[in-house]
Amino acid sequence: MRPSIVFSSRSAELAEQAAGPDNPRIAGETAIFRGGDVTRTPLSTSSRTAFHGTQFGSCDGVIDYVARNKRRLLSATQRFSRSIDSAAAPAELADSYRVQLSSFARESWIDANGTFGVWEGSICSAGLQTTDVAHYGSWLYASLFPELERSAIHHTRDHFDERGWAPHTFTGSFRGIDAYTRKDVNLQFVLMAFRDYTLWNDRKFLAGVYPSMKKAVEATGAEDADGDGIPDLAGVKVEQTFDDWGWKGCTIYMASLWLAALRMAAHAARVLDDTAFAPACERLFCAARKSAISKLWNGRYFMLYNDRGTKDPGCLLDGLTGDWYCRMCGLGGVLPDKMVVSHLRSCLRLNRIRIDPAQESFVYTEGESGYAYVNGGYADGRRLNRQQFEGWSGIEYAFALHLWLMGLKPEAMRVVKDVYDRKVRAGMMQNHLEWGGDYFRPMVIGGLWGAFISKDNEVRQSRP
Ligand SMILES: [Ca+2]
Repeated sequence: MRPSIVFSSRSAELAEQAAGPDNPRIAGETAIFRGGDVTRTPLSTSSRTAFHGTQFGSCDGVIDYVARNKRRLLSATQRFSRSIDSAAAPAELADSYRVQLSSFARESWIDANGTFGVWEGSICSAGLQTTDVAHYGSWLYASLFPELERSAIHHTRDHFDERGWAPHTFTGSFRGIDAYTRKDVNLQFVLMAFRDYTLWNDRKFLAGVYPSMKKAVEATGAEDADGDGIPDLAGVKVEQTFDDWGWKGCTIYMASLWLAALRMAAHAARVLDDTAFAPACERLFCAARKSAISKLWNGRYFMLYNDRGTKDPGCLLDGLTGDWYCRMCGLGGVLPDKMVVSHLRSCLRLNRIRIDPAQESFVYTEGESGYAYVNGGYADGRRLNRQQFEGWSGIEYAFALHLWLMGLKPEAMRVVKDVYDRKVRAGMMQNHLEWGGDYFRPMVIGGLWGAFISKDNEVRQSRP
């Protein structure tokens, strides 16, 4: 197994400098472990370290292993770090990516059976591998550590309920589940599973997750209350990832997820010779796309929702989340390129705001100032809901990724710099808050990093 924790080359240098004849173990350890973890506590007593307890008797055993393998571990860590340096990325992007790798190390859990998950947010009531947040954060490690993502996505698959619904989060352990009521999680499962198939080019993996992908699509399709081909929301909170902000009827977030899930399900069905399901998904895709455009497009961007004619004109920063997912998987966008670019440009105009320090908010830290790209932009500046005028760095990075994919590269890098500057001013660059610290969602920057270093810099075109 590759070293699962990587810090910057500076950490490794400090470790080397700290090593000496009286303290030979320090070299290498600093690059792998936080100091507070180094005790003689038997590893098997902690769920967080139970996996290591199957390999070592105590932390001393781990330290001895690191000391014996110091040169190899350090060399691999430095090689990985140099690969970030050699990408010639803007400093803000490279640093922001490194920061999320560190958060990933701090929030990663693996049990004695090797079940892997990321804690949603520290010092918080959130749980492990929250599906709607993993939708974003899993982009950091799905290609770096496929064995970890494989464990996580299989664990979610293995805990669907009898209706064909994916769990929301694993509460405090890998056994507890809080709810099966979120409307977006099924679709996010489909997108992640298909993304993994694409990254790994693994037909056997696809065959193993396909029955759950199909159930997820069928169960969510039954939520279409008005027959327009798009699953509806009821206008209550805790239905989707913006869970304090109720949306009603036909919503752009669900529509874009749904279009992506249908396209991916159709593609998977063709790969696996499910000859009836593929054309059914393709027909539904065409109907849903037509409805999304006729109900939500206002000539400049896709509105937040349209509930039987009652419209919310909000411009949602990651409203087109299914579009960038499909483009990242090589399937093209789910909506016309011109509309997608126009939506993103509208976000640049309506959602980029200077933070108001007087505005109480979860996600801004004391001392944070500068520009945020808030979740919901309104031309008249109205404020309807707390989550509307918060800038979640995970959503901001997803927006940057979408800008990058559509060829708006300077704009994408400006988003990264705006977030970076804001966090640095507050001294909180190393710990992004949302619902808890070291939050899972900003790890989506791994997708932006992947797109940045990709040789395929062409805009991933929409299909007709
Ligand atoms: Ca509908």
